Amino acid sequence: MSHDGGVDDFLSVMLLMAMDHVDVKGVVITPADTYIKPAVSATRKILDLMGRADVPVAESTVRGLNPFPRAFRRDTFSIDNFPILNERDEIRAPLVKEPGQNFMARVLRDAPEPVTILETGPLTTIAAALDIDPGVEKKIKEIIWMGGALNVSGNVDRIMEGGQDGSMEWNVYWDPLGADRVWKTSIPLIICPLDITNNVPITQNFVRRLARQRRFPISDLAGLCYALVTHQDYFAWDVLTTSYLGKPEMFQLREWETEIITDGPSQGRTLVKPGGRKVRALDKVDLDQFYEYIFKQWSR
Ligand SMILES: [Ca+2]
Repeated sequence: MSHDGGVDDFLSVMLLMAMDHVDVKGVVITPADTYIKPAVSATRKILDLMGRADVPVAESTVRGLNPFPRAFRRDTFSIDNFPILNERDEIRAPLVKEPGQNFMARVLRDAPEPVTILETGPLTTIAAALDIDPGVEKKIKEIIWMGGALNVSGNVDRIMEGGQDGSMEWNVYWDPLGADRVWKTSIPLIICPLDITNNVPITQNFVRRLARQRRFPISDLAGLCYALVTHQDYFAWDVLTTSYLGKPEMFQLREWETEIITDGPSQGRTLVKPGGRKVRALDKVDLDQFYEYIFKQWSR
């Protein structure tokens, strides 16, 4: 797994680690929608809480082009300080010494068979791993990625990010060149764009139901995380993407031909264009099944 330290990313770690059938090789964190030190620390503490202190965590040192707003990023400090994550003095999940992009390249190189990458942040760390060792391209079975906006508006604010046309999604906008680097490979790509996540809101009902099962530590932690963000419109972006690994049968997929715009006022747009790079997008999800799945997985 590779994530970028936002609230939704920590929730995704919690969902992924609740999947018994997934053999997680490691977690790499890209310094994008976050502050990296508390993001690494919080990730390791969540692994400890979930009894997965065997999973190594690595800090990617890549850099993006268009920084995420501070207001999005600072929740990381709060999560790292949640009492439920700080009952112990020591953190047990190991911190990898080498940069995350090198770690990713090494894990892929050493893997006996191709590996699936779940990416809930920008594609920059994967792009860097491919530059470090282009041979690892054939060791990536597929990339499942939260990113892009195909036939809906983006989520980059036109006013806050002056000069942009609002067509792009943040994970692409942070580093359009990194996304384009991955687009130029032949790695199978399954994307979870805003087109589908716009239909999967985190509602007051959802948060209240989570509160009613807070006797489970993971539900309690998830409820705390959502409490930081539900004053705004919040959707299951990364969590929806992650749920595909657990229950793909909830989804319908659709193939699109696309290209990444890397420059100008649409930089970061995932443009639908005949003849472009083929990707498969999560297109529809059974909402009842999705919410039930989340409640069940976090009942621990
Ligand atoms: Ca993210």
